[in-house]
Amino acid sequence: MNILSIQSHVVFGHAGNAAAVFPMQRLGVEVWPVHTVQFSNHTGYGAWTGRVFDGPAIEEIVEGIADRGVLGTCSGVLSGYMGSSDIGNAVLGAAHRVRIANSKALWCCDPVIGDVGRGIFVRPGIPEFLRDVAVPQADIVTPNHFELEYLTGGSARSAADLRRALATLHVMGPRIVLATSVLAEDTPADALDMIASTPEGAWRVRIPRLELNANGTGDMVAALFFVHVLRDGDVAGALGKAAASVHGVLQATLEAGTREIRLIAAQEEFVRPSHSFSVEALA
Ligand code: PXL
Repeated sequence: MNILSIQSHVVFGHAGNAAAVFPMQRLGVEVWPVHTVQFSNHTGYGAWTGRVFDGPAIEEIVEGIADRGVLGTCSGVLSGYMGSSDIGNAVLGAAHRVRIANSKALWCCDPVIGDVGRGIFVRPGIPEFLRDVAVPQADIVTPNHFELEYLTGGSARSAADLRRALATLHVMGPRIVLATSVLAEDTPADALDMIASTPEGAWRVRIPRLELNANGTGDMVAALFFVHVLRDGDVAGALGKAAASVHGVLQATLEAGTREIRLIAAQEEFVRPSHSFSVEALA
């Protein structure tokens, strides 16, 4: 399986492609990473060096891959944080080209906009671009709780509001939604929910909340979920597998006391997770 992963790259540590590529490779996927930025480290440190690429820099790479005649063998496009709408348009173009070459290919778009407590942290124009242009064209989206509410324009805390938000998102376009870090009204204080949804049904996994807010976690989760969906076609199963792996890596990170997720040291968690969680149908 080949996946085109268009994301930012950090040299030290793990965020963007540096959090997403290795888990996919460990699961046996041939990843084609396209970097939208190259930074020394993730922005959680408050300081970094490096530069942001532009739309044409991404388009010329996709063009070069197309020239090799391999786009039709690409099963999916994974995209994350978008530094500018120029890059967003290049990502859209790449997804479009891959889907023309392989009508079965899926685009998984992580609509990175912001987070509960932090608010919007992307550049002006990006939230609207994601809501109005990108998300409607994606097959799979992986919003966190804040992004789910932003994209659907309302609260998603009560069971009814959560179901309504997921339904709204499906009407906007994506057939599959993975909502991460959901804190619903009935989520216990020491837990958080991951919810996978299709127009036919939704499932929930409740995982222990760890005292840890590690950059790159969302990028890793989206990558794991995407691979499992592509491979098994089983959305509920993919939710359970992704949740087990991310919990294992975060638990290892907490035990090591490191600032960076233990992506390499805890790599067994991708193939043989040490925990498993029950996947329940969402009432
Ligand atoms: O995890 C999202 C992300 C992506 N890319 C870069 C980042 C971060 C989060 O810190 O710094 C460069």
